Amino acid sequence: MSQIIEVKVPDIGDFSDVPVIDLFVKVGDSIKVDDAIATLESDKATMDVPSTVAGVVKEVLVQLGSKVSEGALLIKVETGAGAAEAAPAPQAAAPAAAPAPAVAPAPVAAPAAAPAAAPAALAPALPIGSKVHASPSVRAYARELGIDLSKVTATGPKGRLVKEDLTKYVKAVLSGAISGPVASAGGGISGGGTLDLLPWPKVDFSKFGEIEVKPLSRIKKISGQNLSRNWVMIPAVTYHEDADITDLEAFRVQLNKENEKSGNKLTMLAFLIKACVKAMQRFPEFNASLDGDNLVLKKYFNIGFAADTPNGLVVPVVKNADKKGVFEIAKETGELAKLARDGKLKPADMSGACFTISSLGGIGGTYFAPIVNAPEVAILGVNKSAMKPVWDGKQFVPRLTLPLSLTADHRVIDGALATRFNVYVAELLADMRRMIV
Ligand code: CAO
Repeated sequence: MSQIIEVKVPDIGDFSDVPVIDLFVKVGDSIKVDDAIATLESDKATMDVPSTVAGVVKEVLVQLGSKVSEGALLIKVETGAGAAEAAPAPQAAAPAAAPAPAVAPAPVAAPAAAPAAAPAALAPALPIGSKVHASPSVRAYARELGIDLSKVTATGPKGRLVKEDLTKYVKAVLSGAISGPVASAGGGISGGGTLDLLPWPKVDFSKFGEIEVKPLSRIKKISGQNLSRNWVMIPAVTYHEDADITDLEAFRVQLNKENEKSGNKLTMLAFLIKACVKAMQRFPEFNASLDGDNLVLKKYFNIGFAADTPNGLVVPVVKNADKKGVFEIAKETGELAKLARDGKLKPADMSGACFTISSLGGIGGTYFAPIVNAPEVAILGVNKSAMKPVWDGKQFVPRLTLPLSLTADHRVIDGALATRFNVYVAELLADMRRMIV
């Protein structure tokens, strides 16, 4: 004997009036136990509501956008004689009450170099905006693997995605046949490709303790966007080197003593700028920018330096540093750093850099990995110098050692070249007489 059974919204935790963002059934559909009926989306998570019975859908009582709470009637299902499968107490497929995990599941790594064209059988089947039909267990499996279901070709009945489709997709990504969720088609050296990442985890921190919400400064918002782009688009490698600046520091102190009355103080940053310019002259790939498949080599030497300000990081630029002496550079960096701290830098003060130096030497640290400031191809990070024992062939001698961290864009600069540059900068700092040879 047939029977009409109502399927309702199960226990979804503390949530009420949760919108229906996807509806998978219509009147006349045959459904099985566990087939997804609808997807609900709270501000914390999305969850599929599975059917608790098998049969034919007789009535659909919600529509896209309907807001539902626990116990709301979703569908009425006619079950065949004795076909009403007693189901256990209904459970939403994804726990609604739990906050999104702090650490998202690792996405399937994209192969280093994905072939341009994907085999037809594995090409994404769904146009943007199409609905994906998959059971809650398949959706849960996809979430675990970090797979975007819209990228997977469905082979199940009525265009449903089945577990094997996910397996096939993962194998294709791993073998390089298609690109995975991290890097989608259309990316490239400067092609402005889109990323296909999981959404940022949303956590109600106030659940765990007192909080204060503070908007990011304008500078932080802008620099954050630039840093994110540079971090994901540039295959960067950081190379470390130690420079012996014992003699240079003694020279700097002596010059500052001699020029005490002038009020113009020589800084280590000024010497670093001069050394980098000299190294860029020897290795012109460091004074370059990528433009599609071309490398633009610059004949001018403008050096940016990261300046820490109360509102965030800015990068003023010393123009034509090759034509200036260390005193002039020290004066200019001092003035630019002051303008930066006072929030008075003009756009022209921050444009046109060929290479950047990020000096944390006044603060400390040993080494770090700075992010290349696109469209430049390299950046030199500097930390605090320290006395270190250095073996001179016979004994350990105390030498003032400056830690250098050079990050370079590997598309332009190979490791050997980067190391040559770093070694040369260290040689120049160790013996400034090399600046004139
Ligand atoms: N090792 C040891 N001491 C160092 C040093 C180094 N590498 N570099 C600077 N110092 C010393 C200076 O000699 C100075 O000491 P005195 O006052 O005794 O002369 C003191 O540290 C302070 O120097 P400073 O850092 O204020 O000045 P600077 O000219 O070296 O640097 C500037 C100027 C603008 C680069 C710096 O103020 C600054 O903002 N640095 C932070 C940059 C930054 O945030 N980088 C990270 C970007 S990525 O997140």
